[in-house]
Amino acid sequence: MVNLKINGIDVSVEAGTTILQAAEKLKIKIPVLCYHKDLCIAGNCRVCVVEVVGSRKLVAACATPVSEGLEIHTNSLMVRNARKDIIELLLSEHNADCTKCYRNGNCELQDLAAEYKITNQDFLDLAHGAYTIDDLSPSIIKDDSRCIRCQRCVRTCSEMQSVGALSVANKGSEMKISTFFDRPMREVVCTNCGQCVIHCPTGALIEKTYIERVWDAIADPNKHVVVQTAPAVRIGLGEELELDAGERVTGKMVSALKRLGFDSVLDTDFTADLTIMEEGTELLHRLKANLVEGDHSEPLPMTTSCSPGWVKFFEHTFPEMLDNMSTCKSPQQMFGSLAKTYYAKKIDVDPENIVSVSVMPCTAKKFEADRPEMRDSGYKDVDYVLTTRELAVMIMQAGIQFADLPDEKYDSIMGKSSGAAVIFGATGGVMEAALRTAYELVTGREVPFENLNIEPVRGLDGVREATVKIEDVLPDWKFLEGAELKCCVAHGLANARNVMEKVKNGEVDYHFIEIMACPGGCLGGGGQPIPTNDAIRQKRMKAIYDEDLSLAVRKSHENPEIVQIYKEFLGEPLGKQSHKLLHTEYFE
Ligand code: HC0
Repeated sequence: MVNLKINGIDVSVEAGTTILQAAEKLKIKIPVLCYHKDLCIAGNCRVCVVEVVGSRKLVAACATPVSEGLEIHTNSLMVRNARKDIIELLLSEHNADCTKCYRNGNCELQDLAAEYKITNQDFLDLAHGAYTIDDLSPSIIKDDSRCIRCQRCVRTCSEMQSVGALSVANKGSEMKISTFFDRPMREVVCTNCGQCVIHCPTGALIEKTYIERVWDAIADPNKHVVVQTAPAVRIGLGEELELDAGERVTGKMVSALKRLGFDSVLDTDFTADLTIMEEGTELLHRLKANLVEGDHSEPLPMTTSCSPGWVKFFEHTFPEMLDNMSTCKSPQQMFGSLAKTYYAKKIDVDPENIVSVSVMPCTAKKFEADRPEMRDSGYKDVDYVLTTRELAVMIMQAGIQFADLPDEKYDSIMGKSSGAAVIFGATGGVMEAALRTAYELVTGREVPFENLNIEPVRGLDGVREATVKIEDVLPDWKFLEGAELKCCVAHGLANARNVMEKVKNGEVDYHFIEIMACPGGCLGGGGQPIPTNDAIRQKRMKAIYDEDLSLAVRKSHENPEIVQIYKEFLGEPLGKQSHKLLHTEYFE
């Protein structure tokens, strides 16, 4: 252990601990900007400077490891003056037109300026107004005038996601965050995952917002506006509306959506259940083709396809393996195509007059909805995608006191779902949901209640594996008797890349792989409340599993509306109608 003093208080910490971490142990707050717990240390903003007593030296607390006998002041006159100068310098290069910034009210630089009462401008104003604003992507806006060059986005994109769409260009005062040849984000390898947005301390990277268009649709008396809500929104939305992280707000969210004026308030979880039916059947079909018939045209392992950041990453990075990806559309897009066919017919509304809105914890869903192939209903299947944050804005704009709302229920049909669907929002959830259903389909026996929680696929470890021994199968599935189904779960695109490299090199022999682009799965998506970090991801994850436990139906195939839609409209999983509306293809 290393012993030191911070502000005169003794503390012992492990060797290698930084001054920032040691101060945290004492509950002493040191401000940070370039530092983020998810990322490696950069130490470039210097906001976290502290004084080394006796040396009159300032060091960056985030980047300096402790040493025996060290004495630190985090709040001396020298520290306060230096910190104030640093914040003023950052502001001198920053477009500080805060009232016009989307992050107004949730900006780390604004908070620091307020805390340090930066009211004068002592440094030359270098914010020259000639910055680029790239708003061509359907998901993300990059506004260089608000960038403080902390490089959190660059580290996020390269380390956490191994995408590398953002990099540092130029030097000195010309230094900026750029892309390959400074091309717009939509023309480079950006996956639209929005993790850069979640990690940006200011308004330099934000989601493209569709709030006004949704308000317009709601106000149009000729339109029937249908809204679907993703699994992870119900455990994140409360954070944007002054509730604690990990509060389950499903009923309040439904209530708010009804008060906002949506005509039908429905659930993406319904099509998450449908995904299990389609994807589970596809997996069984692939197993039979590959293991029994020697047909490898639809190879194993099959990967999930519901996370659009992952799909785009896969298309760019492993184009030779596209046949490994399930052909299932994501639940969002399945919902969209059904909203303008099955649902339109059910409620007797011309699909032309249906506006389909989704609320997602994800920025890539905006990109996904815009993909040209997502029009199988004959219309744009999903018209507008809002993030969890955008929905919170609408709720605040409408003056709704969210915490006081009563719980209300989703409308029917396409509003019922199972616990298996809600766990889609956590990494490992699709795998767990699929295994719950596959077991029953193949054996004809109910999963014992105590085995419904499939622990090996849960948690925040980057890559997790599980092997399921298949025994006592029904006659139709004889080819699976005694087989071991090898499953893998990965989240975050750096982990995804590692897993797929191993598959490509023949180092692993999985049958089924679940991949979600964002750390933690959708609960940590790029459209979720800011901040998002591991402590918050854990709370949201617990809330997801609690929600599953609270539901009477916990397996997708037992959702009565799923039984109904196959009976009335789809026929059978992988049938003709399913192929037309629920499946897709991928492009290099
Ligand atoms: Fe997800 Fe989804 S679980 S990708 O993470 O599969 O965004 O929450 O909506 O579509 O259902 C996100 C979350 C979804 C989809 C579902 C899947």
